[in-house]
Amino acid sequence: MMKWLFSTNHKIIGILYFIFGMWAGILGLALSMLIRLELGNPGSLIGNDQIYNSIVTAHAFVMIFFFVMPVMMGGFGNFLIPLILGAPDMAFPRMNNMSFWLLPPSILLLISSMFVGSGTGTGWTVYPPLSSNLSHMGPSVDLSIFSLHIAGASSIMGSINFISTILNMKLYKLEFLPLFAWAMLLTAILLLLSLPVLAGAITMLLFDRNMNTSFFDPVGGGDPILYQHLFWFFGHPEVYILILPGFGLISHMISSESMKKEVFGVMGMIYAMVSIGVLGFIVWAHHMFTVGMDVDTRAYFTSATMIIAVPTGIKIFSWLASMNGMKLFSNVSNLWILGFIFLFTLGGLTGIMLSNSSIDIILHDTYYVVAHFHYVLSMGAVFAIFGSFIYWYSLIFGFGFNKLLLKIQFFLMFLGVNLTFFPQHFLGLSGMPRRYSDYPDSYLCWNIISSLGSLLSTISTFLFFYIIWESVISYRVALFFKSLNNSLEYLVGQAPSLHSFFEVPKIFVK
Ligand code: HAS
Ligand code: CU
Repeated sequence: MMKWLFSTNHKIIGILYFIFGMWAGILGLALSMLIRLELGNPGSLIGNDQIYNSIVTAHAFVMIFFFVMPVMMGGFGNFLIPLILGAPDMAFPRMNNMSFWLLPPSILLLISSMFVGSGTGTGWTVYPPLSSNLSHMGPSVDLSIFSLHIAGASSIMGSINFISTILNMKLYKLEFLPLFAWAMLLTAILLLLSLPVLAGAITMLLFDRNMNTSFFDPVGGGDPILYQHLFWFFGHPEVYILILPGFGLISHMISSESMKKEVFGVMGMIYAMVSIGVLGFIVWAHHMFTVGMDVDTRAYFTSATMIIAVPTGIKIFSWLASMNGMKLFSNVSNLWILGFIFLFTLGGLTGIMLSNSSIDIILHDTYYVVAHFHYVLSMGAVFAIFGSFIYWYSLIFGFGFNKLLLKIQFFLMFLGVNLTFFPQHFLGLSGMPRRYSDYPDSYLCWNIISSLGSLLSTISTFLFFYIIWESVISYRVALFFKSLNNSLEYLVGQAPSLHSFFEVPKIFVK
């Protein structure tokens, strides 16, 4: 018991993050099913639009801050980064424990915001004036703000830990670091630079709501657009925070599944990730094309945003080149890799469409945007998580999966998410707005298909939990190839115990 509460061991903390992320994922999934139930038919199911909006808001917060980030950075990062670096643990093990244990109180605050008062029906962007006192009286928005403060503190401590660990405890030179470690380093830097801006924005909002300031209230000389700038200065880097670790995980799987020593064009991949990280900070206003910006500003943000397609394209084509000669269907992780590359690219291309300010004026706040970000997130970030969880499962837990069931589960999920989100492009193009609980009959057909698709992906998720359970009860103990070059502990040939090495082993790089 104390081992789990007070642990400073990166593996235990990593597993805690996995367990936490899994439960949060189930909560986010449940919320999404409520959304799809409401939208499966015209008319009202929930019967209260404020509640519907709170569900949409909580779905986004839970998925972003309590599922994707904890699993990718907290889970895979903690478990694998010290192993990959050849370090005995993270640089600040006790701060690592604190990073994790801030998350449960944070999610509790978020959940209570749904039950106290009338709920946070603002969307994850929490824009004033909708989120200010007049439209959202009561404690709900304040509780959501506190939840974000705590999750933010947790992430900032995590980032400091990753940056210190990677820069100070590596056994290799920086340019020899595997791409996964690079992805983690860059994500941590992005977090460290962007989260304080969000913290500032929501604290100013808190003051506007409770202390009579008027940062965002024109009546007192403030400006609500200021909030949007602050939010998206955080918000756009945040979407790359959600996908960069996924890039790292995918690169790692490809390099080992293609039985090559490294991904094609490693230096190019590193430069691509660095440029995505840097460019991510200068494109934020593509989320605000409709606020009445002047035409030059819109031209700038359109062009800057489009440039991100170049480094991202470099990554996509380098992955494809690395996969040359690989046995594509020999392995379930490969299916997730292929799914990731195909569907992430699709989502990226709709992003390029949206970056055209003139097109975005029509498509902003429609389901086209929802389709775009679910292709890059539900099929980008989530596919990277599923594929890597399957890939690393034996190393982390020492068991092996039933491969046939895994393949069935992949195809169910692939079908499910595409049925859910592909029709949303059509809904968006024909003008269906996001964050509304009802729609005219003309949108019925695609909404039914979308809701059925979401049911299918829910079923496949449950099948995945069954597969995990089955692997444990059938006690299918896993052994490894000695030839895998991904982690020092892989050389041991069996699932590593805690602190496998009493002192850092010597490794020689040419
Ligand atoms: Fe995005 C909105 C533009 C990537 C997530 N995005 C969102 C939201 C989320 C999100 C969550 O410019 C909604 C936020 C909210 O609640 O309001 N996004 C882009 C662009 C890229 C992009 C240009 N997004 C992501 C990633 C995400 C993510 C990654 C998370 C994982 N996004 C937008 C815009 C909006 C937006 C607008 C605002 C819309 C609105 O109105 O609200 C790029 O990083 C994508 C690059 C990737 C590719 C694919 C691979 C590249 C290849 C190279 C060749 C391609 C070329 C392009 C040369 C481009 C293969 C040619 C163009 C053709 C059309 C063929
Ligand atoms: Cu953006």
